[in-house]
Amino acid sequence: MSVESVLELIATQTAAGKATRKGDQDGVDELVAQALADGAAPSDVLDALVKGMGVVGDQFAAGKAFVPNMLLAARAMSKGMAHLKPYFSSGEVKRKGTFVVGTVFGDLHDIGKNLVAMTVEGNGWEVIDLGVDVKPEAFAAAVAEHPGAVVGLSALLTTTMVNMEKIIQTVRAAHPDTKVIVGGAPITQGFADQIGASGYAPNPAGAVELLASLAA
Ligand code: B1M
Repeated sequence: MSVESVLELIATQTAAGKATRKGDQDGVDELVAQALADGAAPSDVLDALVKGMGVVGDQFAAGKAFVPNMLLAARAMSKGMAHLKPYFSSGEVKRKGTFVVGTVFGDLHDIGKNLVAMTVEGNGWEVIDLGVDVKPEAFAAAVAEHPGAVVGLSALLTTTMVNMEKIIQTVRAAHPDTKVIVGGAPITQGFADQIGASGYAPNPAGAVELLASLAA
């Protein structure tokens, strides 16, 4: 099989959420190993993984795929990404930037945040996931460790969405130019404007677009 065909299959199997071999059908794990062994450029392999995640991300945004599909695709992508890690750390593949993401303090919902983190990672960003119930100081410390990082805040409760403003203030008090994007079921563009966020995204695909526009 040509390298181009293997890359096509990587995209297809990522979108289908096939992480490892089932029967005689290779999953993303085997295909990425094969592509690299056959001499594919790591950046082309990343593009294929991103393409697959993009397909399922768009389907999700259009209501044609659901959370389990996204989670399976993300798992498949992670399998492929594991093979690329050495190239990222050697600098052979350039990251688009660093994205520090977390669910705001007081809030334990992380399914949507995880989908955003995985999709953004799948689009070539380094993702530092701080988890749930994250205090303002932890976001500020992460930006200190990763200068220039964009911060992403997720909240699912009307009682915790208000904590976003405090986090933005704390982060910008220490790192004034930090861009902060927000999302989560109760969040609106109006709320994002009101608290001084750099942008609002309604879903993972929107977060990727927003990050691209902020990084441009
Ligand atoms: Co909770 N919960 N919950 N809950 N829970 C909601 C949010 C709620 C709407 C249910 C309801 O009453 N109908 C309600 C909130 C009401 C409100 O505030 N107006 C609620 C409540 C009240 C609570 C508790 C207070 C219940 C209680 O204990 N009395 C409690 C709070 C705990 C806490 O956080 N301190 C609680 C607890 C829980 C569980 C732990 C049981 C569980 C969370 C498990 C987990 O996350 N690991 C849970 C769940 C599962 C839900 C519902 C059912 C589902 C949330 C979810 O995962 N959706 C939810 C009701 C519902 O939404 N139908 C509910 C799927 C996910 C893919 O969507 O997270 O919106 P979502 O993410 C989307 C977008 O919002 C966006 O992209 C994602 C994909 O499209 N997005 C971003 C998210 N973050 C983003 C960040 C971005 C950009 C986009 O940029 C940075």
